[in-house]
Amino acid sequence: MPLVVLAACGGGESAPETTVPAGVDLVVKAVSTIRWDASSYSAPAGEIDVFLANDDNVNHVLVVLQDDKVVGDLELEVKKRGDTDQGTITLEPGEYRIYCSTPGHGSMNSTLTVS
Ligand SMILES: [Cu+2]
Repeated sequence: MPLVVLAACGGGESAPETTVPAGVDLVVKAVSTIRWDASSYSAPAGEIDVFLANDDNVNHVLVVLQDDKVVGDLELEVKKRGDTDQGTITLEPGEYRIYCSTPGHGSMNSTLTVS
């Protein structure tokens, strides 16, 4: 049943635990400060169930890029700490980016390898 994802350590406040629904293919967390929790992610080709959690204090909007263009219509938004969002995107095998479209968040740009 639901997995519990460990929150990042450090900092003065206790981070909330995020419960990830079963059957999710790709879990991404926004963490302090203006970054994703990993520099690279991977997912199985086909319909990918994506789960986004916010362990940061500001708004984030996850989109998937290929060759600097948004692919699919997936747009996951988490406005504040503790928010989660979930959606699906269908991707062929290849190299993509997990990107945040919030202005000023260009550093939130991680690799997504679909195979
Ligand atoms: Cu962001």
